[in-house]
Amino acid sequence: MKLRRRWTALIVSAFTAVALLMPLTAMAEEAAPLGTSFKDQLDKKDAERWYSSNGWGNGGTFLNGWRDDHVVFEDGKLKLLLDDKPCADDQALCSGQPYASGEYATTQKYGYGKFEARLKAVKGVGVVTGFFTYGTDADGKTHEIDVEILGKDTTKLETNYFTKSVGMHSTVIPLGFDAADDFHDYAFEWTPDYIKWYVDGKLVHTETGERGELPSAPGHIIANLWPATKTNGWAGDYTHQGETLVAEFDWMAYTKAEQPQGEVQSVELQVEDPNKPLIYRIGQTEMAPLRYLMESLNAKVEWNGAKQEIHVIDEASGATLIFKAGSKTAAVNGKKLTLAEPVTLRNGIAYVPLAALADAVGAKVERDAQNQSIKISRGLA
Ligand SMILES: [Ca+2]
Repeated sequence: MKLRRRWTALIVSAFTAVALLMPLTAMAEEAAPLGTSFKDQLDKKDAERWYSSNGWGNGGTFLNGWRDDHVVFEDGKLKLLLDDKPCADDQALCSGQPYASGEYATTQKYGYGKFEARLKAVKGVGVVTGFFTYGTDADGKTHEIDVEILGKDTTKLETNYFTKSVGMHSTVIPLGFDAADDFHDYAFEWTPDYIKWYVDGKLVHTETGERGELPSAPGHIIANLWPATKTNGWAGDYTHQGETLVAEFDWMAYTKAEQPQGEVQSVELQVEDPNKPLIYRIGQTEMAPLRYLMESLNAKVEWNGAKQEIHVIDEASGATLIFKAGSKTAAVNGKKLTLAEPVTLRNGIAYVPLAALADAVGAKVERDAQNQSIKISRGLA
């Protein structure tokens, strides 16, 4: 059903697409490559991978402005500070908020995989220690997976997720220890089929999508500490007691989801077979059905109606491709690519030059002797 709706949108809007070409810079931003596996001991700031939020505040339930001087590295730890400096003297220095605190976030987004942090949380009513992913999809909707420890009761962990800006999937889990007393390992494993949360390597919670669709958009990895207000009792209301509060992170890691080993993905397409998705030629250029081919290779295809773009997210190769109906200009991992022929609609199906598609996702193209059938495959061994 969802697939069909997307196709309808594609067909209807493709006719106006040529007139609505977006600047390539917008494409490049969307097509930034996903982050790869890492383990960061957090001994010092790694400005290649991370940035410290600075000079703005979330507002709403957040009583703080983010300041990069509240993100410090000491004793092999990332320390996020929360206090009223320099806000007490001049609130404008804390984005108009009474408090300042620290947030450390990745510059890149990360897809399916395991996210881990070893941390010591902060105790205190109204304080939240967070380790989570945050991203937006092609429609600007939020996708998020959370580990939150509320300072009002640091013997519990709260898990949550947001998909297309819809949350309300929280679960409170007793830890059996006080998360503010010592360091512990917190992790979540995100796949298309489930999210599993772990504490010190032990599975503590699973979500399978039964409570609502699981997140699908890649997200930035974020660690933060913040003072809350007006959360209807969720976190309690923060009042500053005078001393600086410190959340400590010993290390953080991300392990990209493994692709099935040794599995060969392939699809065979007939040339001009009226009964099947087919390849056809414009001059010498073989045009392939974009969605059928990409989904056969397990890549994800999304239609962005607002931008009139077709996005392909290929976890196997890490490639992100952006096409525009009627346009010869595409983007592969943020780099401009000029196609031999424009993205073309035929019988309501978007076609893209086969060579460019296969190249972008690392697939092999083989033709049979009569040139009537083309096999597109890739081995992941
Ligand atoms: Ca460390």
